[in-house]
Amino acid sequence: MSRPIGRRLFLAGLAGGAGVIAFSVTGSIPSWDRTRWRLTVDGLVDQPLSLGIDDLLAARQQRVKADFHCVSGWSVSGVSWLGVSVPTLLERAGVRPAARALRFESADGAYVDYLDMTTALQPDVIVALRLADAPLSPERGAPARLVVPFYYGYKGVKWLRRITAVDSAHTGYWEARGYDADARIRH
Ligand SMILES: Nc1nc2c(c(=O)[nH]1)N[C@H]1C(S)=C(S)[C@@H](COP(=O)(O)O)O[C@H]1N2
Ligand SMILES: [Mo]
Repeated sequence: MSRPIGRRLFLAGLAGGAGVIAFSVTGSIPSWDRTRWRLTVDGLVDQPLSLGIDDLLAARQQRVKADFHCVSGWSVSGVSWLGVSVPTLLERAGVRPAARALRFESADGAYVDYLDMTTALQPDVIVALRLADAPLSPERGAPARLVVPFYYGYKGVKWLRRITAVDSAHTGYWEARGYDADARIRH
């Protein structure tokens, strides 16, 4: 049974209670500059992309609403995210058939995770730019984070800066530390 934490605190970009931020591996929150920030999509693609925040905001925005669960035992119900679907980005980049997985890299320089291609192509896998209709706060991963609504929170790379199409999925940050590579939420 997971422990609900303050939804208002989560939405307000606060830690949400003692312990929550302690599960983040990032020592400090990466800052970003609106004019210089880029999301890179590269690897096994025909057309590598370098997208600014305005490019992402100009793309079709998809809403994903889901309960948020961390495997360590806290959750937030009914979280509403808005952003660009990963399948849309892959289509724009012309992902090659040889790409069997995606690697997601955080600007924190520490956190990396992977999705196999079948999972990444689900339409509700998004690069979220907004939470509850407001831009992501620094604590929640500004300006962009991965959201995989049917997976535990550790798959949602915050401060996302690079998506690379690769030949196979490798071990992600928490998976290297014992979490299941199949991150499907179990109740
Ligand atoms: N870059 C980065 N992304 C991360 C983490 C992290 O430490 N660094 N923690 C993960 C884990 S374990 C969870 S549960 C969620 C927590 O999201 P929140 O900090 O917005 O509550 O972010 C995930 N994404
Ligand atoms: Mo987590």
